[in-house]
Amino acid sequence: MKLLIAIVQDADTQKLVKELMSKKYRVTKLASTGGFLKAGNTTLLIGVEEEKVEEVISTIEGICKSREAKQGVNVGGATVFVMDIDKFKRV
Ligand code: 2BA
Repeated sequence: MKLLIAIVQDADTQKLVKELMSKKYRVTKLASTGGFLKAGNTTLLIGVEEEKVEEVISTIEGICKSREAKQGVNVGGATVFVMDIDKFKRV
């Protein structure tokens, strides 16, 4: 089991969550704030079997766009961390 933590721009969130849900992934959406720009973004928690990690990353890549923020810095597509999960249980 892996946990993907994906920090995405708010503008891409709805489309990405819809696409992940349609592919039967489970997603938790957290409202977050970037430390540098101090602007809202969205952090998605996506728990998947190891063999699905690349498909999820491709889905994120396909939807999340790079954009120039007001301050002139480029933000995104997305920042993705992939973590090993020792145990996953729904009780
Ligand atoms: P922010 O921290 O608000 O950063 C927004 C964008 O500002 C970044 O886009 C990057 O282009 C730029 N930036 C960030 N820190 C910088 C610095 N010290 N000097 C110059 N430019 C800087 P992204 O790299 O696409 O990151 C988008 C958001 O993803 C970040 O929002 C933050 O919320 C998260 N993030 C990115 N890398 C992270 C990391 N290593 N750990 C935790 N969160 C991360």
